[in-house]
Amino acid sequence: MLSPRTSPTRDIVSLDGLWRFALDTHAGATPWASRLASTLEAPVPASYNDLFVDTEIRDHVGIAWYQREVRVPRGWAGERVVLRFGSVTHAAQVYVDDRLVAEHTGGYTPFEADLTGIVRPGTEFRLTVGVDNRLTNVTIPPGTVTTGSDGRDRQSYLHDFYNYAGIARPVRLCSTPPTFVADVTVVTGRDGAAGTVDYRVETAGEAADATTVRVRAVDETGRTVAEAHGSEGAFRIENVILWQPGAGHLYDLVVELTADGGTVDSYTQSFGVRTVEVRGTEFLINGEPFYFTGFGKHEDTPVRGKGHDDAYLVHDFELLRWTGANSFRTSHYPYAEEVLDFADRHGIVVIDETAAVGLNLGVMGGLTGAAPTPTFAPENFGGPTRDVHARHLRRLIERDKNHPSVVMWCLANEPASNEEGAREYFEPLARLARELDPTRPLTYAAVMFATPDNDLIGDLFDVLSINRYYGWYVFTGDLRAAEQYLEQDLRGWARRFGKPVMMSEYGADTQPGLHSVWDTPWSEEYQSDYLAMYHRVFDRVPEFIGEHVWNFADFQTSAGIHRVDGNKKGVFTRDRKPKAAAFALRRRWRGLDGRRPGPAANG
Ligand code: GCB
Repeated sequence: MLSPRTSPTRDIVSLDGLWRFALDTHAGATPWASRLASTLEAPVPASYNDLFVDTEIRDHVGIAWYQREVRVPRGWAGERVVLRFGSVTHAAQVYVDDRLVAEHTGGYTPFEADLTGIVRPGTEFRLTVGVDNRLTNVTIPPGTVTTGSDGRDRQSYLHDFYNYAGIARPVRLCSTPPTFVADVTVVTGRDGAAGTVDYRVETAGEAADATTVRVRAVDETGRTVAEAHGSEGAFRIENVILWQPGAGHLYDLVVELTADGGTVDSYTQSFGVRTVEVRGTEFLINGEPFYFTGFGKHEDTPVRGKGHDDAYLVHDFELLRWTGANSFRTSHYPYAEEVLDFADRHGIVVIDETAAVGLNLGVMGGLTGAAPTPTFAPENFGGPTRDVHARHLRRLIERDKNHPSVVMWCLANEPASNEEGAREYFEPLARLARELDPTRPLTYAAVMFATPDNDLIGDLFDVLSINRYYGWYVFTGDLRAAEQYLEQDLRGWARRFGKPVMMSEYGADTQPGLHSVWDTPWSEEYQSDYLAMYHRVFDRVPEFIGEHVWNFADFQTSAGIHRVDGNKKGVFTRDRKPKAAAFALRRRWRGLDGRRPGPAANG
């Protein structure tokens, strides 16, 4: 799906701002039919949970309603009018006045409603959006709603972040011509000093068959460096400037649809020329071995929850640069398109993850001592869950395929890859991902219970991403034992699969300001020592290609005795103050201690 962009033929009106807001319990039977009877207003984009001092809202399970009036610009007569949501978490129903115009499930990907012929330029309509936060066995991520003896619904879920809900990303009213560019795909390669570009343009609308497609590649100075004709084709950019980690050089592909000598539609898709490849136990970007340094992140900030925020976007990337991080994983869901655009422009490498987190009933058993429930059994996560997972994967790849920053797809976080049924579940998904995008490697983040001996799916993927908490959940406070087990474990994965191995999570909860001369969990010193221990091991494993600390910043979770106002494994606090570990990472990742991270064999 194309990102919304203005062009000589396209306009955008932002619908961000304050909308009327009410929980369904206070909104009447048909909230879309008239003005919401509520004095509450909620900002868009933002999660609604933390805005009001009201536990009924914070803990709400079900639908919440958002509403506002929208005026269609006068000048849009004869244009196609499209309403576009960056995301609504987790499901949306959208009404224009009394009419249902869209329904969408999946809280982290965009969707559109074509309002052409439904709304009239120059007039106003009432836009009402129902936002449903309920998770089930056939949503991604999954969850369960139970009704207590007090009649109250409660939601539980298997992921370790708060189930924020709302209209979390920008909402826009967009115009396009009735015949329009519907999709653009760009795949790049290299031939000596030249860049090679394959492109494909899909068109739609009344007169699409009568149009011709022309594309131009334009460099950062506005100079046309290559041209081609036809809806599918290839061209070269001589003396190309590559997109590289740390130097996000971009070109624009200006796509024009013409008919009878006139421009019907134009759309500009930015792209970067770079290659990605796994060869042996190396991860190559532009043919050069790449060593990942960085974090698993979250979209999570005080008050706004999972709402997109440009100020935090800029500041987080500043902190990535400051620590010397060259990459991050979009744990545990697709991030806002604005984040990936920024990563493209600033040369930050991204591992792009689906929202498939929590496909693991063994973890709960492990933590509570309950008898394990088989994860991939039909009554839990069977064929219907996999179909939904496949749809999410498709949406992710369709949305993010043109981002040069995205170098790998991560199909799931901590699935029960050691359990019966895992292979049957994941084999078709890996196949689908390769069909949709043959150019990017695939990975999944392996849970602690999946070992080199019992994992059933590692061979389906290109990179082994390992989540481990030796020294935290096991061998708590015993870094010596942790070091031994960690090394054995990583070497085991490398030996069994002969593929590159990276650490996709390692971290320790840390209370800023707590200090200790002992190996005391929760102290700032322990977090630093824990990370240093992992780094010693990483540097001894030749197949090792990268380190993503868990987590960039503290983040909110559901309440529980394992959490103190959220997960505190951040290297930065939730308001982005550095803990001591941030300085230690900075020394390692910026090479300030005289050497670059990574195994000696990687140079
Ligand atoms: C994990 C999960 C992550 C949690 C983390 C933790 O393995 O992938 O979502 O937040 O552990 O801190 O427990």
